Amino acid sequence: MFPALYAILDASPEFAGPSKFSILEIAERLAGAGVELFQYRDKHGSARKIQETSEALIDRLAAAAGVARLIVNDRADVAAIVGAGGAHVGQEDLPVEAARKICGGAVWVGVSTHNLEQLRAADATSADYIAVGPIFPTGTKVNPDPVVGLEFLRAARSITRKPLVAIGGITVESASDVYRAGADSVAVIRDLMAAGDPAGKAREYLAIAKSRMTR
Ligand code: TZP
Ligand code: MG
Repeated sequence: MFPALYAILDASPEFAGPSKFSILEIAERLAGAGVELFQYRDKHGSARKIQETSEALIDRLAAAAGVARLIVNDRADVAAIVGAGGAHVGQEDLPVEAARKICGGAVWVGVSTHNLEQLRAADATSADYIAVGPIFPTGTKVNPDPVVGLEFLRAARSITRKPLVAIGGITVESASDVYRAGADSVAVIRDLMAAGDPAGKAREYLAIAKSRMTR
């Protein structure tokens, strides 16, 4: 089953909460809490920094849990070179099939979509999952696309059988509505990274995801 919680580790130190954990510490705590899917997102770092941090995250996650998968945002080349579990591309990054050529078949390629045209196009690719958003307003992304809302998620669910990852402004308070609208997974930056207790927050999400399965 596709992991129900997708923890995005943003390199910007502003997202670390009052406790100011490093992203390596946050990754370790989240993996210890049972999070299986991570993304490293660094919008300003050099290729070298993204490479080095991704390698460090892969090592830390392997030591903490052994099962966690790290997806590298934007950079399929770096994902391939560090042996990451996947690459995530947006509408202005390499197209899915180009990322696939770089990464190969065993590595996940995920793609962001913001409207139905993009969603249909993504559905016709070899993408392993499709991200949709922003579902709610978010202050985390610079120049976010327009908010698409839960309506878009429902429409997306009726179009694709690929795993759907919802992103943008999601919190533990809204997560069950997001799952109910058709998301296989919720991708979260601020609500996890800025939490005083990221592991405790992750366990709350995982409990919500689990209760959705038994209803
Ligand atoms: N793409 C769409 S919204 C978003 C990204 C990367 C930011 C999500 O961050 P948060 O803090 O979970 O709203
Ligand atoms: Mg991108």
